[in-house]
Amino acid sequence: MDLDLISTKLQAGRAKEVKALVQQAIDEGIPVQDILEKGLLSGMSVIGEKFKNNEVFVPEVLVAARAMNMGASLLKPLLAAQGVKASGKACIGTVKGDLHDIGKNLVRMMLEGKGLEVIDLGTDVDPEDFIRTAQEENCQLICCSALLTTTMNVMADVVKAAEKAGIRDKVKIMIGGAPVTEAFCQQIGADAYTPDAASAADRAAAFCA
Ligand code: B1M
Repeated sequence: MDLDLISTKLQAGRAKEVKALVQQAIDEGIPVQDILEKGLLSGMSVIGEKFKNNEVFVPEVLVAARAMNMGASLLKPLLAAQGVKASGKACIGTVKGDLHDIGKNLVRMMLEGKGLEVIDLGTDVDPEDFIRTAQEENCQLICCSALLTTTMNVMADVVKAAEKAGIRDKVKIMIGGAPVTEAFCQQIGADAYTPDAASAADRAAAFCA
């Protein structure tokens, strides 16, 4: 099967067709990573570029996002079946002011795929909520996602809140999202920046080893 078809249908927001095509690709034995990257993520990246250039607008992006999430939901159990296992607990969320959740959901799936227990706080998460959850649930990891340059600074507030709560030496703070960089990670004193969901899961597993 041509994975471009998944990408094209995703761009058109055809969620049901995307789901059916992802299932077909799985049934044909196409590697999960290829379905994710060459099908779903490639479609989302075209939409991202068109959104930037004002060729598509919020409604089109939302239906594409729904198609992405529906397709990715089929991959979740397969990702979970792969690779080395780790044990540990993480809380994850998109930071306050930010509603983008596709990347965060992928990171969650990949962490679960490594065997980690993940508490998903959703989007628009206040720094205090990350800290409270980490304390109450004994999380080793706090994972923050941000897609907006205006919200990435909330990650610095999460680091400061962890220090203030006296748990900074007990949790690793991992950050990521399109505008985030290694330099920013060092600047705010977080523990790890990773550029994609797969490397986030590898790093999380290493922290919990
Ligand atoms: Co928004 N949006 N959006 N948007 N949106 C961006 C981010 C933008 C770059 C588009 C653009 O103009 N070029 C731009 C931000 C510009 C900036 O800040 N410099 C933007 C804007 C401006 C906005 C609004 C302000 C638009 C408006 O209303 N005028 C608004 C803000 C709403 C808010 O959050 N308060 C808005 C709204 C939306 C939608 C609701 C329509 C929708 C979100 C739907 C949803 O998430 N449920 C949306 C989308 C979909 C996008 C784009 C097109 C795609 C994002 C995405 O899902 N990518 C995006 C353009 C782009 O990124 N090219 C854009 C696919 C996803 C898999 O990638 O999330 O980057 P990503 O995750 C990656 C890595 O970053 C990494 O792993 C993933 C891949 O493996 N990763 C981590 C992510 N989190 C990680 C955490 C880690 C480690 C790795 O460790 C913990």
